[in-house]
Amino acid sequence: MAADSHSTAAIRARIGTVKVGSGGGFRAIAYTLKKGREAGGIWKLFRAMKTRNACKTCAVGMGGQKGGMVNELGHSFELCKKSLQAMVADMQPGIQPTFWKENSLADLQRLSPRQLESLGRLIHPIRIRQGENHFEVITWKQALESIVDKLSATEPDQTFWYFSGRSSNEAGFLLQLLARLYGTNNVNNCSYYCHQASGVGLQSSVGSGTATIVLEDLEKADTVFLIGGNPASNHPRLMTSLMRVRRAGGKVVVINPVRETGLVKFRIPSDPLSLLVGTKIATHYVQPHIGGDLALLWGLAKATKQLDALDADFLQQHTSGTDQWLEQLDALGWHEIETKSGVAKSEIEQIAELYAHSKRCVFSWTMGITHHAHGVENVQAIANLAFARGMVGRPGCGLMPIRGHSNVQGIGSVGVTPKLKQQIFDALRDSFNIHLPETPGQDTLACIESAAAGQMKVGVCLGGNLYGSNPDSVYAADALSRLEMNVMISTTMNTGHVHGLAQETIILPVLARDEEPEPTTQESMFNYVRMSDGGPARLPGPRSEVSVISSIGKQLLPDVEGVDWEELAKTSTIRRWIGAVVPGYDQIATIDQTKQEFQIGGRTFHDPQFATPDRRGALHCHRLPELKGTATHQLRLMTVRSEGQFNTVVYEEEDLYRNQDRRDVILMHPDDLKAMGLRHDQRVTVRSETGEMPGILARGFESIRRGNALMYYPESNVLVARHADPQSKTPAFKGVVVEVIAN
Ligand SMILES: Nc1nc2c(c(=O)[nH]1)N[C@H]1C(S)=C(S)[C@@H](COP(=O)(O)OP(=O)(O)OC[C@H]3O[C@@H](n4cnc5c(=O)[nH]c(N)nc54)[C@H](O)[C@@H]3O)O[C@H]1N2
Ligand SMILES: Nc1nc2c(c(=O)[nH]1)N[C@H]1C(S)=C(S)[C@@H](COP(=O)(O)OP(=O)(O)OC[C@H]3O[C@@H](n4cnc5c(=O)[nH]c(N)nc54)[C@H](O)[C@@H]3O)O[C@H]1N2
Ligand code: SF4
Ligand SMILES: [Mo]
Repeated sequence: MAADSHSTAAIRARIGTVKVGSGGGFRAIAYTLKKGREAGGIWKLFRAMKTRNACKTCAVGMGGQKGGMVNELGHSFELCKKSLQAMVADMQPGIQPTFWKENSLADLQRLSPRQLESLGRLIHPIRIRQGENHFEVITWKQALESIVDKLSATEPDQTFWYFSGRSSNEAGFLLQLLARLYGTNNVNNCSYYCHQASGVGLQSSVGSGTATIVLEDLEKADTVFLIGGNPASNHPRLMTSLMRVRRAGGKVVVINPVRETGLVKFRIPSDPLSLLVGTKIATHYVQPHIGGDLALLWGLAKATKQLDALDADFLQQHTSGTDQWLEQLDALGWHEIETKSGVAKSEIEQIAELYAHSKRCVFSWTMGITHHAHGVENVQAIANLAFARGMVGRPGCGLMPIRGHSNVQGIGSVGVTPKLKQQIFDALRDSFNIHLPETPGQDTLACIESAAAGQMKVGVCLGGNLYGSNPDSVYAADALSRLEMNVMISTTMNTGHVHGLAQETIILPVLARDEEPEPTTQESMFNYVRMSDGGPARLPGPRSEVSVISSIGKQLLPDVEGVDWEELAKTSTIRRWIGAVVPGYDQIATIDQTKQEFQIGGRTFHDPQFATPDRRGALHCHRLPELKGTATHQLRLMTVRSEGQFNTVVYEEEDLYRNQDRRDVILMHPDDLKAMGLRHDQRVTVRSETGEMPGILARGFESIRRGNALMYYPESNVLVARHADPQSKTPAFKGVVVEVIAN
């Protein structure tokens, strides 16, 4: 795309309005037509979208056996730009061998994430060694032999195994099994940079680490809290459910330092009325400071108590830690709550009043809650607030982390975590005679830090972009480049394939979910397991993830007791194992015959009998953290996504909903701009304790709370420190303190 097509004028000409006043709408439909052309015709794209495969993109989940664009309640034709982007990327032609000869590594390093993805599908294994200028195409045999030789010569604990949440349950289960049989528990997934705080927080509160509700509960709620997320961009189909809540007279309370356009008003493409006039989503919009949620949540609980609206019977019968929690509520002063949250007592009381009248309330949250050094405490405080009025453990009520990648929850369920659940560990031993190591495994950030210290030799990455998603990008590149070998199993190219390269890098091309020769399964954020039929391979060359993993297994560990790699190359065999060892997953064993998609047992709480040892919901006490970055020359920075990107892959420079035409910007309140003596669009250097970015445009942005700033991920990851939440190990991607210096 020519550079000037990114100008504000060009964008306005394209979208035809001066400022986008709502999310979704006709633009989403126009986008579908555009993507249709890129995919070789709208019908070709439509047919691909309608196959019986789970959506590849986000964890709301749709498709599967009901067919694409249909959800578990049977609502169909839910148009979603995100799902189209992923599909079109997979429908590209393959990258030909001559390409790698004609383009040097330096050429590839100059490409943007979007340009890298647009190179096409990976169809050959490729290799590059440090000091070489070009990737070379190698055969599968050469690639697998090199990997197996290297692993055989390496201490297992000097290897790590990173999984993105795009792969199937079957691939996830098999690769973690392989890593452990080989001898290490350094097995982790992108959740450590995402929702791990939700898993740990929920586990500590209700004894189960995922949503306590099903989709239907959300639509039955009379009040929905939406905290620290922007589903209008990132989980578009959830907006349909929020529309239904509103139409039934329900309330939506948004808690977000930024007034996000799509959360104020959204045009649901599948609903004619909404499409035409738009649906108002937020009934209440609270703008705390970045990192102020913990204080705000405690404030809401305190105000609820002061309104005499606690559910005393529920607290007495169904929660533990109640007395200490009540004491802390009383002891906490309003001054502390107001200064640490940035929200006035009167506003907190107003929201508490609304909550006090709710009969069915759902609390949902996303990265604005988890990407903090107190992410787990944030999640516990949400659970506390829900327990306060008995809003967990009944239909239409509960806790809902809005998860990211389409199968990130599934790979966690089937064992892609450093510590395998005891039940899975025991069942593998008892049912399959499998003996696994009990040495401690490292989380994602710990693996990077070990690599930086020279203690890691080999990385194996199933999907994802570990380089691009890391905090402190300079450090991450250095750490990864110290590896002797990094193996990346991918569908398309991304920045992680050309930056921070190990002594030897091998990239293996794999099939996408809808091209798999055998069915695979995925788990949504509502604990709903879908089966994807797979389909014909679009291009010769890529192999299925499961076949690649079982080939490595067969060569690396030919004689492991209880394991027949040929048998485990069949996804039906793997599902039989998963069904036998993973709690709540028994129905998966026969899903390819029954075609019966299912809700995982033991996770949805429609009765206040929780999965904790005493069956009670646990209330937690916290010390409220000081608000960071309060000096006059400082701002609190969040690093976030735009609507036109999917994680480290940026599809569009512009962010329509935030009315931005480019990404090299820092958005701050106009009053902050003025107080710092800056003009709109003045070039500045943004500096944090970790790094700095020169040449950034400082922009006035009315929608953000004063004292706070916004920049786009992944470009801004040079600024993000490696401070992580001690409990979940999730880095504080939203809690960065920065200074802005005029250039
Ligand atoms: N289009 C698109 N969709 C996606 C993705 C994508 O990259 N692009 N990624 C997928 C993945 S893996 C994930 S995890 C999800 C992420 O989905 P989100 O969590 O919605 O994404 P983020 O852009 O990280 O932004 C979080 C929101 O949190 C707010 N926020 C920031 N800091 C705070 C805070 O301290 N408190 C509160 N209350 N709010 C805060 C921001 O203003 C922003 O609206 O989306 C998934 N879907
Ligand atoms: N500063 C900052 N940093 C962040 C965040 C933030 O908000 N701010 N968000 C964090 C979050 S929430 C997350 S989840 C991480 C994202 O972390 P990752 O999951 O590691 O990154 P992605 O960009 O989603 O990875 C995309 C790549 O996956 C590969 N891929 C796609 N489909 C498939 C498939 O079917 N199979 C295989 N094998 N590969 C496939 C493609 O090569 C594609 O380029 O980033 C984190 N980093
Ligand atoms: S909301 Fe998520 S699961 Fe649903 S179609 Fe869009 S990307 Fe796919
Ligand atoms: Mo994520």
